[in-house]
Amino acid sequence: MTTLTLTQGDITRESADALVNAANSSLLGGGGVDGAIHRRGGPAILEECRTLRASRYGRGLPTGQAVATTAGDLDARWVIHTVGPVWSATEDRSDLLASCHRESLRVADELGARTVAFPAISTGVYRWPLDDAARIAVETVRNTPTAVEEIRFVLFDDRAYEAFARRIG
Ligand code: AR6
Repeated sequence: MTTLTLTQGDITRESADALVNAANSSLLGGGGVDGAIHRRGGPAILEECRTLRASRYGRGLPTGQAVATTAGDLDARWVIHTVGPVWSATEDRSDLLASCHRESLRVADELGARTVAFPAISTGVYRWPLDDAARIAVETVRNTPTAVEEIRFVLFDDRAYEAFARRIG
């Protein structure tokens, strides 16, 4: 039985088995959630990301996929990095956004994570409209079989919180 919960704030302040990072294909950091995770999590995360780039993901992590590293100094065991799609008005990339959620949960299951915190993937720098991102995120995690016991959406501001709250009901 999986419970969906919502909280407002900074994901790097959360305590969970795994925190999901809204990364980019380079896995080498960026702004938004990604910047915050690397800042607060410390250099161990970047070091493991570099190792992944030198091995399994020489060309970067493809959009819609997910991979785990240590969580460094964060209050978590793992960071699960996933790459959301950039919003496009002319091409439907919803499957890729859904895939980020499915793949993150698949990785969480492989690790044995029981609590997983997600940010609102793609809704910042990648400009995905919040209501639609909330719909895809909530529908996907609801429809993905997983042993994760708590899926927590961590929303940065009121607008994002309310968009997700409307979907969770
Ligand atoms: N905790 C929780 N949510 C946050 C935080 C935080 N500390 N900081 C921002 N948000 P974004 P994306 C919200 O831009 O759209 C990076 O440069 C933010 O308000 O972090 O998937 C990466 O390296 C928004 O609602 O991720 C990529 O290049 C949501 O998190 C690119 O941005 C996602 O915003 C990924 O863009």
